[in-house]
Amino acid sequence: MASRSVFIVLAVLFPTVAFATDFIVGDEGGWTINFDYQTWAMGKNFMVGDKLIFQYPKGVHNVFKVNGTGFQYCTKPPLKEALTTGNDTIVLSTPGQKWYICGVAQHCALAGQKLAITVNSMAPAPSVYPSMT
Ligand SMILES: *[C@@H]1O[C@H](CO)[C@@H](O)[C@H](O)[C@H]1NC(C)=O
Ligand SMILES: *[C@@H]1O[C@H](CO)[C@@H](O)[C@H](O)[C@H]1NC(C)=O
Ligand SMILES: [Cu+2]
Repeated sequence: MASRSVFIVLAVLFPTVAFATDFIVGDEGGWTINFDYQTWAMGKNFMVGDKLIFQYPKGVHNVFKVNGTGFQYCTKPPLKEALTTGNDTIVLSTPGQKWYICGVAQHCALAGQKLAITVNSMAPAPSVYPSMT
C-alpha cells in the first residue's frame, strides 16, 4: 500500500517526525527552583504528540498549566488543581504557546520555576519522496 510505504520511508529517514518525543523538563535537573527553563527550551522542537514530564520530589513542587498572564505574574488559576505526582506527564495535544509554573510558595515569582514553550504542529511532508527501488 502506497501510503504505508511512504510512512515507513519517513519513519526510517525522519524518526523525530514519525515518533513522539518525551521531554524530561530540565533533563537531569528536573523541575526545580533556580533553573533556567528558557535556556532549556531554546532550540528544542516541541511537536504535537510529544510529552513533557515534570520530575521532582513529590510534595516539594507542583505543576500548574497557566496562560501567558499567569506565566508573567506567577498567578495560579483559581479553579484548577495542580499536578502533584512528582512525575507529571503532559501530552502536548495542540499547537501554540504553553505555559507552566510551580504553585508552591514563591518558587515561580522568586526562583524562576516557570516554563514557556511553543508547540509546533506536524511538519509538512517533504515534497519529494525518496524512491523505494
Ligand atoms: C488567564 O488565566 C486567568 C486565571 O485562570 C484568567 O482569570 C484570565 O482571564 C486568563 N487570561 C486570558 C487572557 O485568558
Ligand atoms: C514517569 O512517567 C513516565 C510516563 O509518563 C514513565 O514512563 C516513567 O517510568 C515514570 N517514571 C517514574 C520514575 O515513575
Ligand atoms: Cu516549586
